[in-house]
Amino acid sequence: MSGRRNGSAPADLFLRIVAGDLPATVVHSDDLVVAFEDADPQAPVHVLVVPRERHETVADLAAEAPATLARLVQVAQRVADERCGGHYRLVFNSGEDVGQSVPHVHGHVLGGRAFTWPPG
Ligand code: DGP
Repeated sequence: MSGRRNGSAPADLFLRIVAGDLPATVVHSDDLVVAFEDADPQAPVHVLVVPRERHETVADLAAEAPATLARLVQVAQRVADERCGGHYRLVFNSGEDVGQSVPHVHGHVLGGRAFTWPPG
């Protein structure tokens, strides 16, 4: 399941973080998901919530492991409650054309500043 595709990160990047083989600032860990600080933060709060098992997109996760998707959303809410008053944007980039660089579904929890709409 590893390997680099057109301009994207290795597919196993987040598996290696989840396994503890790559360093990350972990803010939550349970039996289904791990949450850690994004290495390139786009807001004062920018945490990635990642399933322990690799599913490529959020739609794949919904189809293949819906309980894990529910947990991911619960953890996103908890992170936002603790760090930015429960106000946050939860983003799933799905597909390289819209900026998914790691083919292992991850929810971006973004908060701590004002956001514009529509997104760029
Ligand atoms: P996306 O572009 O939606 O696939 O988001 C991937 C995010 O992953 C991006 O915001 C930067 C982050 N990222 C990439 N490599 C690493 C890493 O090695 N460690 C951490 N903590 N974050 C990473």
